[in-house]
Amino acid sequence: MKPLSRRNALALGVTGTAAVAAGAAGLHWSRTAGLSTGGGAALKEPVTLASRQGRLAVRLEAAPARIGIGGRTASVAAFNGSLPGPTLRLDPGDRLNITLVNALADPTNLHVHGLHVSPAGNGDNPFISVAPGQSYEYEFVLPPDHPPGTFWYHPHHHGMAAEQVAAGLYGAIIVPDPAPIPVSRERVLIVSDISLDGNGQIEQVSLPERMMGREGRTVLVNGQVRPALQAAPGERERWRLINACPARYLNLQLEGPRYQLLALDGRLLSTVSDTGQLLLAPGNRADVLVTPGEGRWTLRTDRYDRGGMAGMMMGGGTSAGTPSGLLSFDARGDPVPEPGPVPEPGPVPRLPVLRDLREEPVTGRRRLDFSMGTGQGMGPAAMGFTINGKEFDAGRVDETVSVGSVEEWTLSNSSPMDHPVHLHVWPMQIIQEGARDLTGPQWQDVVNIPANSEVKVLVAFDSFPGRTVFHCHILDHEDLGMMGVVEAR
Ligand SMILES: [Cu+2]
Repeated sequence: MKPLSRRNALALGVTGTAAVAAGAAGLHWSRTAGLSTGGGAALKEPVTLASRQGRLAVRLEAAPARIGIGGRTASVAAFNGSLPGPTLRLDPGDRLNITLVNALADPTNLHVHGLHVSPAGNGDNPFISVAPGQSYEYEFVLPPDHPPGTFWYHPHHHGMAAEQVAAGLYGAIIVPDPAPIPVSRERVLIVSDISLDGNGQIEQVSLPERMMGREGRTVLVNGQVRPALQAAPGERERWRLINACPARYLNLQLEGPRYQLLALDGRLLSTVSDTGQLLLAPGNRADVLVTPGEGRWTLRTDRYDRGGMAGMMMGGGTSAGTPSGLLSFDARGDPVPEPGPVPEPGPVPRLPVLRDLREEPVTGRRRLDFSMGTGQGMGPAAMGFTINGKEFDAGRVDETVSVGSVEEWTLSNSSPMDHPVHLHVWPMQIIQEGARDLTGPQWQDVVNIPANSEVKVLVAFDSFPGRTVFHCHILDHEDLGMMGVVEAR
């Protein structure tokens, strides 16, 4: 199928856009005989487990599960039989205890992505391995000044991460704003992708697909195919979007309602601005205020060219994703649940001033080069995914930093594919990146490094001594070795 350019898609207008989305889904359905057309069911949200009096204790069982997807039963993996897993709601200063039960056939573990918590001991420690049939007691303590935001949890076992996340193991973590922005409703929207065969089994992934980063053919929102959202015209909603796809970039086309970007990766932005397009790399989150007029729209993800391996291996290849409809949004008539006038959303309150590390002394500079190389011309199997020429080794410390220091890291990408770089525990302030306007402080915990380019970030290694990792969040790349160890002392 010839890729449809953005220009062509736009030329087709609103009706055409809907047809494009339907067409992409049609392609999938025809390849998986027996599937109903799916879509259209009301959006479901996972159950929310909220802390009380500073504590939340949760048992999460990672297990094979049979889940209805697109009108048929799929064999996946899920936390507590729910895809996504339960949403965890925590306040700054809270203590979160998770009993992780491994009912999978492979070892697993748990990462609380984006939380600023200790990586030591039974905290957010990516070196933990929980064997099949075993369980593990995690404890995460949020500092009293933990920023509010949208975070998520997922397995992070080296060698298993892509497969286990692709199978359905992920869930949201929310730290609410101290002064919530008035909205009619808040929705958690976790986007994932999956490829199912005719029997509802997850398809095997080939080595070349892993090297590209696997992209499932069917894009899901909260485990559903194109769920339907309803609102009254003029209502303001807050969407907490999470890209839980192992490799797919979400190139969201925000057309129709008014979309205002409020936060990225769990950090409120210094100013709220209207936006028509949003790129979320794997692992990224965005909080968006959505205010529809009257109408019906499909939220779409469009193609995004994240490069490929052309010239590096036989067959080359690129992965630009497929245009896909994520959900339908209906704001027609008078679907207000309660009678009475629709509340006026009003202006967004003033947001807190963000820390700007450009005003603080930098005590160290380092350069991390993310690369893909064929070793000794041995063919695809010898392709190495490295950082500074080294594949991941859990027993080696690659970077040692001082607790309390501020460092400037140059993240360079000498490969022909984008790599979204994630540093655990400490968020990154982007200070230099292509054409982006960086006048205000921009904080993210997954920073995309486009092919053959570099991005500079500042990191404040606050609070927590211990060992943790930085890696490519195309989870197949991480599993193939593109991960390093940082120790804060
Ligand atoms: Cu990568």
